[in-house]
Amino acid sequence: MKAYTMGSNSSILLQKEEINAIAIETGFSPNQIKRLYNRFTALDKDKAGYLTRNDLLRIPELHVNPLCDRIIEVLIDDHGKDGKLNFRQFAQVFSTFRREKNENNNLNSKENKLKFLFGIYDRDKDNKINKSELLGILKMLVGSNIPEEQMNAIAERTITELDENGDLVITFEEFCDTLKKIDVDEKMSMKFLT
Ligand SMILES: [Ca+2]
Repeated sequence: MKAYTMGSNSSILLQKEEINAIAIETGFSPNQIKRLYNRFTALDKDKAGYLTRNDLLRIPELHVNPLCDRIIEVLIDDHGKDGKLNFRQFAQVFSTFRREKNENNNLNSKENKLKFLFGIYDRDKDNKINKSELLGILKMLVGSNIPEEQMNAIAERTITELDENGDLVITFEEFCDTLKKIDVDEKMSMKFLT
């Protein structure tokens, strides 16, 4: 059994069998998985074998994103377990952002990309974005530069515009309709492996 040790003092080995299994489910090539594993172990400073919120904060692409905290919450809570994200979960969630079609499953389908995006808003997971969830995101995006009242008006107007059935929340379907015209594959593909 051949094992790849990725850092000179890495205590976690990635077995060839595991690489193959991850390659099949994620569509990443074995070489891409090894590179992803390098990034994983570099983030996993204390060699715990999993990433915590603090580890994920070290990803520069995330660090500069105003929704960083929320994205990490989605990564850890929705894709990891007990506040931890192991390598397999890490590879799965990042494969969502691959552009090439996955032959084996729909991990990186457009719908799954949109689900990830929707999950950033819908934190109570009722499959609807309500006004307070939208307001939470707006505040992260614009900080405290805009008065509460104005922010409130923006949230209300956005919901009215996107809501098609008059229930004053944005369903996943309405969310997808809005983003239909956007090339999600282009916008949400991360150059994480370069
Ligand atoms: Ca919700």
